[in-house]
Amino acid sequence: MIKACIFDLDGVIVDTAKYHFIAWRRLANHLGFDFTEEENEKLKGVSRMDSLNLILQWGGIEKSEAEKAQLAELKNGWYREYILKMDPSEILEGVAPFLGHLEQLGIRLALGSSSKNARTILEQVGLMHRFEAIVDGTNITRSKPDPQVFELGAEAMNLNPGECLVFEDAEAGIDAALAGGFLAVGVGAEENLGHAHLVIPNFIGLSLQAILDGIQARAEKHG
Ligand code: B16
Ligand code: MG
Repeated sequence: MIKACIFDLDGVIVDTAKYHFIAWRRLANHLGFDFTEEENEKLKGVSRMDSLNLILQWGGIEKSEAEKAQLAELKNGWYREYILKMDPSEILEGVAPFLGHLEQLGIRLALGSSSKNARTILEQVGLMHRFEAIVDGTNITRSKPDPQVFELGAEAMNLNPGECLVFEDAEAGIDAALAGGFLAVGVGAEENLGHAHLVIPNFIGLSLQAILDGIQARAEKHG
Protein backbone atom coordinates (compact mmCIF):
# COMPACT_ATOMS: atom_id res chain seq x y z
CA MET A 1 0.00 0.00 0.00
CA ILE A 2 1.61 3.25 -1.17
CA LYS A 3 1.24 6.12 1.31
CA ALA A 4 3.85 8.58 0.02
CA CYS A 5 5.84 9.61 -3.02
CA ILE A 6 9.44 10.81 -2.74
CA PHE A 7 10.62 12.97 -5.63
CA ASP A 8 14.13 13.66 -6.77
CA LEU A 9 14.47 17.31 -7.82
CA ASP A 10 17.00 17.87 -10.62
CA GLY A 11 15.72 16.13 -13.74
CA VAL A 12 12.37 15.08 -12.25
CA ILE A 13 10.64 18.27 -11.12
CA VAL A 14 12.82 20.80 -12.96
CA ASP A 15 15.50 20.51 -15.63
CA THR A 16 18.39 22.00 -13.66
CA ALA A 17 20.67 19.31 -15.14
CA LYS A 18 21.18 21.69 -18.10
CA TYR A 19 22.44 24.43 -15.74
CA HIS A 20 24.75 22.00 -13.91
CA PHE A 21 26.14 20.96 -17.33
CA ILE A 22 26.78 24.56 -18.46
CA ALA A 23 28.47 25.46 -15.16
CA TRP A 24 30.62 22.30 -14.94
CA ARG A 25 31.63 22.66 -18.58
CA ARG A 26 32.62 26.26 -17.96
CA LEU A 27 34.80 25.03 -15.11
CA ALA A 28 36.39 22.33 -17.30
CA ASN A 29 37.06 24.91 -20.06
CA HIS A 30 38.56 27.21 -17.41
CA LEU A 31 40.93 24.33 -16.57
CA GLY A 32 41.74 23.76 -20.27
CA PHE A 33 39.62 20.78 -21.31
CA ASP A 34 36.07 19.84 -22.26
CA PHE A 35 33.63 16.97 -21.68
CA THR A 36 30.61 15.64 -23.52
CA GLU A 37 26.90 15.53 -22.79
CA GLU A 38 27.28 11.75 -22.60
CA GLU A 39 29.87 12.05 -19.83
CA ASN A 40 27.54 14.53 -18.12
CA GLU A 41 24.99 11.69 -17.66
CA LYS A 42 27.38 10.20 -15.09
CA LEU A 43 27.10 13.36 -12.96
CA LYS A 44 23.34 13.12 -12.50
CA GLY A 45 22.32 12.53 -8.88
CA VAL A 46 25.99 12.59 -7.83
CA SER A 47 27.11 15.07 -5.14
CA ARG A 48 29.02 18.26 -5.97
CA MET A 49 32.41 16.96 -4.76
CA ASP A 50 32.01 13.53 -6.35
CA SER A 51 31.06 15.30 -9.62
CA LEU A 52 34.18 17.50 -9.42
CA ASN A 53 36.39 14.47 -8.78
CA LEU A 54 34.97 12.71 -11.86
CA ILE A 55 35.45 15.79 -14.05
CA LEU A 56 39.06 16.29 -12.89
CA GLN A 57 39.67 12.62 -13.64
CA TRP A 58 38.30 13.08 -17.20
CA GLY A 59 40.65 16.04 -17.66
CA GLY A 60 43.59 14.12 -16.17
CA ILE A 61 44.06 16.89 -13.60
CA GLU A 62 45.10 16.55 -9.96
CA LYS A 63 44.24 19.20 -7.38
CA SER A 64 44.68 19.55 -3.64
CA GLU A 65 41.63 19.38 -1.35
CA ALA A 66 41.83 23.16 -0.80
CA GLU A 67 41.94 23.83 -4.56
CA LYS A 68 39.01 21.45 -5.08
CA ALA A 69 36.94 23.31 -2.51
CA GLN A 70 37.65 26.56 -4.40
CA LEU A 71 36.77 25.03 -7.79
CA ALA A 72 33.50 23.61 -6.43
CA GLU A 73 32.66 27.04 -5.02
CA LEU A 74 33.43 28.69 -8.37
CA LYS A 75 31.14 26.26 -10.21
CA ASN A 76 28.40 26.69 -7.63
CA GLY A 77 28.51 30.47 -8.04
CA TRP A 78 28.00 30.12 -11.82
CA TYR A 79 25.25 27.54 -11.28
CA ARG A 80 23.44 29.80 -8.81
CA GLU A 81 23.38 32.63 -11.38
CA TYR A 82 21.08 30.38 -13.42
CA ILE A 83 18.89 29.01 -10.64
CA LEU A 84 18.28 32.43 -9.14
CA LYS A 85 16.57 33.36 -12.42
CA MET A 86 14.22 30.34 -12.33
CA ASP A 87 10.46 30.75 -11.97
CA PRO A 88 7.39 28.44 -11.90
CA SER A 89 7.43 28.19 -15.72
CA GLU A 90 10.45 25.86 -15.34
CA ILE A 91 8.49 23.15 -13.54
CA LEU A 92 8.53 20.23 -16.00
CA GLU A 93 5.30 19.62 -17.91
CA GLY A 94 2.83 17.35 -16.10
CA VAL A 95 4.50 17.65 -12.68
CA ALA A 96 2.14 20.21 -11.10
CA PRO A 97 -1.06 18.33 -12.12
CA PHE A 98 0.48 15.04 -10.89
CA LEU A 99 1.33 16.55 -7.49
CA GLY A 100 -2.25 17.86 -7.25
CA HIS A 101 -3.61 14.43 -8.18
CA LEU A 102 -1.53 12.77 -5.42
CA GLU A 103 -2.63 15.35 -2.85
CA GLN A 104 -6.27 14.68 -3.76
CA LEU A 105 -5.69 10.98 -3.11
CA GLY A 106 -4.18 11.78 0.31
CA ILE A 107 -0.72 10.61 -0.76
CA ARG A 108 2.04 12.32 1.24
CA LEU A 109 4.87 14.10 -0.61
CA ALA A 110 8.57 14.32 0.15
CA LEU A 111 11.67 15.51 -1.68
CA GLY A 112 14.90 13.49 -1.82
CA SER A 113 17.66 15.41 -3.59
CA SER A 114 21.46 15.33 -3.47
CA SER A 115 21.56 19.07 -4.09
CA LYS A 116 22.56 21.64 -1.49
CA ASN A 117 20.63 24.14 -3.62
CA ALA A 118 17.35 22.19 -3.48
CA ARG A 119 15.54 24.62 -1.15
CA THR A 120 16.58 27.63 -3.27
CA ILE A 121 15.21 25.92 -6.39
CA LEU A 122 11.93 24.91 -4.71
CA GLU A 123 11.51 28.49 -3.47
CA GLN A 124 12.20 29.91 -6.96
CA VAL A 125 9.61 27.66 -8.65
CA GLY A 126 7.05 28.06 -5.83
CA LEU A 127 6.89 24.40 -4.76
CA MET A 128 8.42 24.64 -1.28
CA HIS A 129 5.06 24.33 0.53
CA ARG A 130 3.98 21.20 -1.36
CA PHE A 131 6.45 18.85 0.37
CA GLU A 132 5.90 17.58 3.88
CA ALA A 133 9.53 16.48 4.18
CA ILE A 134 12.55 17.87 2.35
CA VAL A 135 15.80 15.92 2.47
CA ASP A 136 18.63 17.44 0.46
CA GLY A 137 22.40 17.66 0.13
CA THR A 138 22.63 19.57 3.41
CA ASN A 139 21.09 16.66 5.36
CA ILE A 140 22.95 13.67 3.98
CA THR A 141 26.39 12.28 4.71
CA ARG A 142 26.32 9.65 1.93
CA SER A 143 25.44 10.50 -1.67
CA LYS A 144 23.30 8.41 -4.06
CA PRO A 145 23.67 5.46 -4.88
CA ASP A 146 23.54 5.16 -1.07
CA PRO A 147 19.85 5.04 -0.03
CA GLN A 148 20.31 7.50 2.87
CA VAL A 149 18.50 10.43 1.21
CA PHE A 150 15.33 8.37 0.66
CA GLU A 151 15.58 6.59 4.02
CA LEU A 152 15.65 9.95 5.80
CA GLY A 153 12.59 11.05 3.78
CA ALA A 154 10.62 7.94 4.76
CA GLU A 155 11.72 8.31 8.38
CA ALA A 156 10.60 11.95 8.48
CA MET A 157 7.12 10.78 7.50
CA ASN A 158 7.25 7.80 9.86
CA LEU A 159 6.83 5.39 6.98
CA ASN A 160 8.61 2.23 5.85
CA PRO A 161 10.40 2.18 2.47
CA GLY A 162 7.81 -0.29 1.18
CA GLU A 163 5.11 2.35 1.64
CA CYS A 164 6.93 4.92 -0.54
CA LEU A 165 7.30 5.31 -4.29
CA VAL A 166 10.50 7.06 -5.44
CA PHE A 167 10.74 9.06 -8.70
CA GLU A 168 14.28 9.46 -10.07
CA ASP A 169 15.98 10.47 -13.34
CA ALA A 170 19.50 9.26 -12.45
CA GLU A 171 20.95 5.78 -12.65
CA ALA A 172 22.58 6.37 -9.23
CA GLY A 173 19.20 7.48 -7.86
CA ILE A 174 17.43 4.30 -8.99
CA ASP A 175 20.29 2.27 -7.46
CA ALA A 176 19.78 4.21 -4.21
CA ALA A 177 16.01 3.62 -4.12
CA LEU A 178 16.40 -0.11 -4.86
CA ALA A 179 19.14 -0.49 -2.23
CA GLY A 180 16.78 1.06 0.35
CA GLY A 181 13.90 -1.28 -0.51
CA PHE A 182 11.73 1.40 -2.17
CA LEU A 183 9.59 1.02 -5.26
CA ALA A 184 11.49 2.99 -7.90
CA VAL A 185 10.09 4.75 -10.96
CA GLY A 186 12.63 6.01 -13.49
CA VAL A 187 11.75 9.26 -15.24
CA GLY A 188 13.53 9.37 -18.59
CA ALA A 189 15.07 6.80 -20.90
CA GLU A 190 14.85 3.02 -20.58
CA GLU A 191 18.57 2.54 -21.43
CA ASN A 192 19.83 4.30 -18.26
CA LEU A 193 16.94 3.44 -15.97
CA GLY A 194 15.90 -0.05 -17.05
CA HIS A 195 16.67 -1.46 -13.59
CA ALA A 196 13.76 0.57 -12.06
CA HIS A 197 10.39 -1.06 -11.32
CA LEU A 198 8.93 1.10 -14.09
CA VAL A 199 10.24 3.75 -16.51
CA ILE A 200 8.06 6.68 -17.59
CA PRO A 201 9.07 9.37 -20.12
CA ASN A 202 7.46 12.18 -18.08
CA PHE A 203 4.42 12.91 -15.87
CA ILE A 204 2.04 14.14 -18.57
CA GLY A 205 -1.46 12.69 -18.08
CA LEU A 206 -0.25 10.21 -15.46
CA SER A 207 -2.27 8.77 -12.55
CA LEU A 208 -1.01 6.84 -9.51
CA GLN A 209 -3.15 3.87 -10.53
CA ALA A 210 -1.56 3.80 -13.99
CA ILE A 211 1.87 3.70 -12.37
CA LEU A 212 0.95 0.91 -9.97
CA ASP A 213 -0.63 -1.09 -12.83
CA GLY A 214 2.51 -0.48 -14.91
CA ILE A 215 4.77 -1.73 -12.10
CA GLN A 216 2.67 -4.87 -11.74
CA ALA A 217 2.56 -5.55 -15.47
CA ARG A 218 6.34 -5.14 -15.74
CA ALA A 219 6.95 -7.45 -12.77
CA GLU A 220 4.74 -10.14 -14.37
CA LYS A 221 6.51 -9.75 -17.71
CA HIS A 222 9.96 -10.02 -16.15
CA GLY A 223 8.85 -12.90 -13.91
P1 B16 B 1 24.55 20.87 -5.75
P2 B16 B 1 19.23 15.60 -7.54
C1 B16 B 1 21.78 16.41 -7.84
O1 B16 B 1 20.43 16.68 -7.60
C2 B16 B 1 22.14 16.62 -9.30
O2 B16 B 1 21.49 15.65 -10.12
C3 B16 B 1 23.63 16.48 -9.49
O3 B16 B 1 23.97 16.72 -10.84
C4 B16 B 1 24.34 17.51 -8.58
O4 B16 B 1 25.75 17.39 -8.68
C5 B16 B 1 23.89 17.26 -7.13
O5 B16 B 1 22.49 17.35 -7.04
C6 B16 B 1 24.53 18.26 -6.17
O6 B16 B 1 24.02 19.53 -6.45
O7 B16 B 1 25.88 21.20 -6.34
O8 B16 B 1 23.46 21.87 -6.09
O9 B16 B 1 24.63 20.60 -4.26
O10 B16 B 1 19.11 15.05 -8.93
O11 B16 B 1 19.63 14.56 -6.50
O12 B16 B 1 18.05 16.43 -7.13
MG1 MG C 1 18.04 13.97 -10.50
